[in-house]
Amino acid sequence: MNDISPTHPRYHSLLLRDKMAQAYQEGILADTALIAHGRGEAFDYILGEKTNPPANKAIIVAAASLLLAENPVLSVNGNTAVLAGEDMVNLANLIQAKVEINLFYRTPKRVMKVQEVLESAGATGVLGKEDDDYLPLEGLKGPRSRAHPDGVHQADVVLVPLEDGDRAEALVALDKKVITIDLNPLSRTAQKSSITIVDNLVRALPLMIAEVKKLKGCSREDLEKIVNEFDNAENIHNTLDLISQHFKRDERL
Ligand code: PTJ
Repeated sequence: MNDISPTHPRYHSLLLRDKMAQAYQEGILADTALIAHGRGEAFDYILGEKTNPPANKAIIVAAASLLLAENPVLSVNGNTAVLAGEDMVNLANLIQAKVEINLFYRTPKRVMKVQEVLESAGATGVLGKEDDDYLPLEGLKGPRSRAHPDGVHQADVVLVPLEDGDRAEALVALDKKVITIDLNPLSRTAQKSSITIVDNLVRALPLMIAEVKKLKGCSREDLEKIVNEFDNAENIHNTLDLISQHFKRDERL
C-alpha cells in the first residue's frame, strides 16, 4: 500500500484490503470474495476490531477439540488461503491435521492457485487438488460437495473458516465436530456449527496456535472437561450481548 501511514487508525484493516485486492488480481480469489471480506470488515468494526471474551473462550475450546481429535482436517477456501494460509499450515503441522482445499466457487485454475499459496506456506500433502479422488458429501450438490476420502470424509473434527451455511450444516449432520471462524454471529454457519469463533480469522488463528501449544501437555480428561463445559449457543448469545452493549454505549446513536 503506497501512502497510508502506519499511524492511521485502520492501518491493519487497510493492509488486509490491499492484500485481498492483489490476490483477486492474481486470480486466487472468487469474484465475490471481496464482498465477503467487506461483510466481515463491517462486523469486525462493530466488534471493536479485537478478540472479545466469547471469542477467546471459543478459541480455547477449539484448541482442546483439535488436540482431542483423531482425524482433524483444516478446510481452506480462497479467502482463508490469502488471509491466513501460513497460520493454517502451521496449525496443521502442530496437530498433525490434514489440509483440504474446498472452494465454493470452484474452478480448476483457482484450485491450483490456492494449492500454490498453501505449498509456498510450507504445506505438504494438500488434499482436494484438482485431480484428487473425491466423494460427494451427503446433503450437498455441485463442486462444493467434494470431499476427499482420506480427508473430510474421515474427519471427526473439521475447522472451516468463512464457511457457507449449507456445508456447515451437512458436516454437522454427518456427526462431525465443526469449528468455524466467522465474524457474523448471525450467519447460518455461525449458528449451526459446534464451536463458533466470532473473530477475524487473522487474529483468531495465531491465538488458536498459541492455545494449542499451551494445552498440548494437558491430559485427555482436562481437555474433555474444557470441551464438555462449553455451550456454543450461550457463547454466541454473549457475543450478541456485547454488540448491543456497544451500540448502547455509543453516544452518536
Ligand atoms: O474461495 P471460495 O470460492 O470458497 O469462496 C469463499 C467465499 C468467502 C467468497 C464464500 O465462501 C462466500 O461467499 O462466503 P459468504 O457466504 O459471503 O460468507 C463469508 C462469511 O465470512 C461472512 O459471514 C463474513 O462475515 C465472514 N468473514 C469475512 N471475512 C472474514 C470473515 N470471518 C472471519 N474473518 C474474516 N477475515
